[in-house]
Amino acid sequence: TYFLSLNSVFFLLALLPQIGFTQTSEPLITSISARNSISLDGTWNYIVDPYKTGFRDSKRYDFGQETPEEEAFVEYKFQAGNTLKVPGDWNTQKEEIFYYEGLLWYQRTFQVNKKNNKEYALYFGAANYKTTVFLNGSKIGSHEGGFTPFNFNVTAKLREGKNHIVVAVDNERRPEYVPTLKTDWWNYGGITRSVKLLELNTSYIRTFKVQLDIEDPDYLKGFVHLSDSLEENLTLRIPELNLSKKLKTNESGVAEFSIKAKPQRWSPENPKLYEVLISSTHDTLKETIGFRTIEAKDTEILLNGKSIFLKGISIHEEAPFDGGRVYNEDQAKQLLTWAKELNANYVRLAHYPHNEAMVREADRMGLLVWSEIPVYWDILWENSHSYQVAEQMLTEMITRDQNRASVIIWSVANETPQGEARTDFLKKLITKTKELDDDRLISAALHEVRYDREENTKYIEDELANYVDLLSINNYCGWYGGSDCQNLKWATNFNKPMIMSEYGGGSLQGLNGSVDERWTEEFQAEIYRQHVKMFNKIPFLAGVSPWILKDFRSPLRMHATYQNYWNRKGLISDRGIKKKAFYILQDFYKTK
Ligand code: GCB
Repeated sequence: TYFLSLNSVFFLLALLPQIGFTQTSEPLITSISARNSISLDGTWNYIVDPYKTGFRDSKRYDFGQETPEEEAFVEYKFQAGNTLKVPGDWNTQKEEIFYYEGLLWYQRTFQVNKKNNKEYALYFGAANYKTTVFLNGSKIGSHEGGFTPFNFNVTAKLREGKNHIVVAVDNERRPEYVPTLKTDWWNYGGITRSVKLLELNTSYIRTFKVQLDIEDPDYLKGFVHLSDSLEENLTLRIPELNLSKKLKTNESGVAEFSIKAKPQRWSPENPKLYEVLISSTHDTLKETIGFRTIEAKDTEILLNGKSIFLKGISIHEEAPFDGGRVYNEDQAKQLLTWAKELNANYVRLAHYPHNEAMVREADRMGLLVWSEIPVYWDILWENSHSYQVAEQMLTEMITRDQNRASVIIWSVANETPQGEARTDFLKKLITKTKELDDDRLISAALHEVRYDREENTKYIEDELANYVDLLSINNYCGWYGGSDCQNLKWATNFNKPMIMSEYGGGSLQGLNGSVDERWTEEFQAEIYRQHVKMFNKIPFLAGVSPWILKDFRSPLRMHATYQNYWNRKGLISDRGIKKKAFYILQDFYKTK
């Protein structure tokens, strides 16, 4: 029978929030470091909750409530001494939860001197994957997605003096999530980036963007968004350019502008940044911003109107010397310093938005950046939840980094199998990207190509190439198949610049042998040598970003001798030691 009993209807209703899209965070606040805030980084108490009991609606298991009275009958307790550091993944902090995937609760208290004329928001740099926040016993909201920031206005629930915060983070993998069940990287869980309580003025400046107008680079173009729908007078100033311009927001609290200006252009050789100030009646924000243009024209990439070859390297957000998620600025700097040592001018930040320190440092160091969302391999293309969450990640990524001169490419996907549902999904994301930011190049790393054995030629024919600015191809000649890589040829009918967005092979640092012995440094170095020869014969090649800067942890790499849960394609070992291939690439970039 198809008749549903009342009980089963209630049961289904109870499941709805689980299935539905539970996103409740608010429009993103940016320029966080320029705002008054209280840091909530540091030591938090935690409880591992493998059965997800703490969400049960029972006083005995209501982890989000304020600490119950001593004599109350409860079956949990946040114990001082049982602690994790925030920011940081939980896996590399406690041996017993190294492999854990599931729900974990964080708790701490903090003091606030609450002011009447201020607003307060809790800001999370990122937490992987699903986060639910409780303040002083009330549920504040939740957020999905492991690598982008989010915030909640908590003015009404915040107290003068002592406050009690509980954060539930769940990194269980589910088919409809983004990424989905399988990734070639470690599913580090926890509050992986900084947490702050922002102290904001009433009707504060929520976000703004100032970049060179790509259509007419004699102008700066941008917008300011207030937190409220208010008409207000604003001033934009760039002191070094003697520029001061009055703006006015419309009834939606938005001001758009175009201002004639001639800043020095930002480039890898001259990463010039300007101080930009925006003030309203109640608020002033200060940012450092670089100005440059980026375009694709025929088969070339033009930076500030001049052709550039992207000498790149792919990077995972893993700490330089011992793995774990990057959680501080020094680690970000070390990774980018290695890229500089390679003579690179470009980095592909794979496969998700990295922490903000990374792109800000790239701005300062003069490294161009590819930034991507984790639409990785085969996700559920026809699932509306998956689409919504991907679009939300894209929005959060672009909003956070819209002022970064270093970021020149937004990538919407990596190695997705061809098919109608997939192409429709990605086309929608591309349209959304253009709506949010039409000043940068759009890409997706493709991998399916047609191979003609007789001609030893690979043809780029993926339909998605119609909708992106770059032909980005991941290809592992010499590792997953293929030999004589130096004579492999490439062809396509698309008149667009090609980027070899991944290539490479694995080696165990310190293992030496002949160029024919897999896993030796020599074998890996030979793959890099052959690729240099191949590249010289691709006239439409505009850049490369081999895989990858450093060995990184992956659950897919279980060979006890060579891998031990590390993907060994790094040019640098998991302990920070350079392999032979590092120097091959360094030489290529020096002369290119
Ligand atoms: C790829 C993926 C990357 C993997 C890499 C590999 O094509 O894009 O995430 O880690 O190959 O090592 O196989």
